Amino acid sequence: MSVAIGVIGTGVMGSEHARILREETSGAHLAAVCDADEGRARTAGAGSKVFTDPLALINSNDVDAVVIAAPDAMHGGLVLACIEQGKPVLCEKPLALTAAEALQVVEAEVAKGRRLVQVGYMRRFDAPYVEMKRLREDGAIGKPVILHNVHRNPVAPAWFRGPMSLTNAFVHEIDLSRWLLGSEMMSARVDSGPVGDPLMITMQTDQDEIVSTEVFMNCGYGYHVHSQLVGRHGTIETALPTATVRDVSGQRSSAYPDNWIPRFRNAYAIQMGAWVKSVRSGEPNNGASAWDGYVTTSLAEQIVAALDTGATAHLAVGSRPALYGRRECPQTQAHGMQP
Ligand code: ISE
Repeated sequence: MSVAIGVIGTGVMGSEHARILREETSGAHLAAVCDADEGRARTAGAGSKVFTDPLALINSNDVDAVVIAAPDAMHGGLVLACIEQGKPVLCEKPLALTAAEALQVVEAEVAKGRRLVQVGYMRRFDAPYVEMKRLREDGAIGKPVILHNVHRNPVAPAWFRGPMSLTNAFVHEIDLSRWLLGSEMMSARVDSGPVGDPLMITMQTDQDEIVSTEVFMNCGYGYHVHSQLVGRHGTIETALPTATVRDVSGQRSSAYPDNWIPRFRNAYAIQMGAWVKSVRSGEPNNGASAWDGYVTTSLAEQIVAALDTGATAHLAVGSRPALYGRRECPQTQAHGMQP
């Protein structure tokens, strides 16, 4: 039986999720959409049921599982409502606006006793990053020592800088670094350009790796996400953001997209396919759990405090509940965290 999915929020990201469900996902169909702007919802829904109240969509008998792409401030409350209804949910990042609210989500899921939440950290499904992780695990470059990340947007509104760059954009690198390295982040410091853009964040991990990340929301030339992993015997890095390069008039070039959707289009579709498979089987996939979502938001919050003081933040997140399994890294216990 096909899973009936409801999408909450039909802005740029929600419309793309709705399109993926309509055109590229097997085993599921777009059953309903919800947006405060009914016309926008109708367009994204392309004939599916339209709601303007998100709780009505979550409670509807026509909906088996929910995708949340509403504004960040609504994420935590809507995920809690899905858990209460026992409905699986794929929530766009961040899981919640504050660490306290994200922890409430973890606690609600633990109380329910089953994994219902996945957080949309889609880079875990992006072919270059999947290959980097596989090569790292195969020992292709030896022990990792440094991960360099670059995260640039061409232009962003004036309010999208400083703290917001950390809680909305840099959260990707927090999740990516934990997932790619299998490490936990132990400390962080932030250097800031004028008015909070660009930012340079340096983290140290519990496996003695250094993670450097540039977040630049107004780089001017295009959307550019890049990582290079440096090991004791070599490096692996993501290649150019397009599948082709052009040689014209004595110049070699490749194009940068305006935003993240063209760059991560395949990753979003693969993520949706994996999530639907999990909804059908009840088995989690490699996506980010509620615990990963909580850790990411909590670390971002602690790093925002470090941005204000300029000091090094010593990061702590508490113990991982048994519902989320053991972590792969053997050093966990050495740092007092539950595996
Ligand atoms: C944006 O908010 C996102 O969600 C994207 O995933 C991220 O890459 C981008 O930098 C953010 O501005």
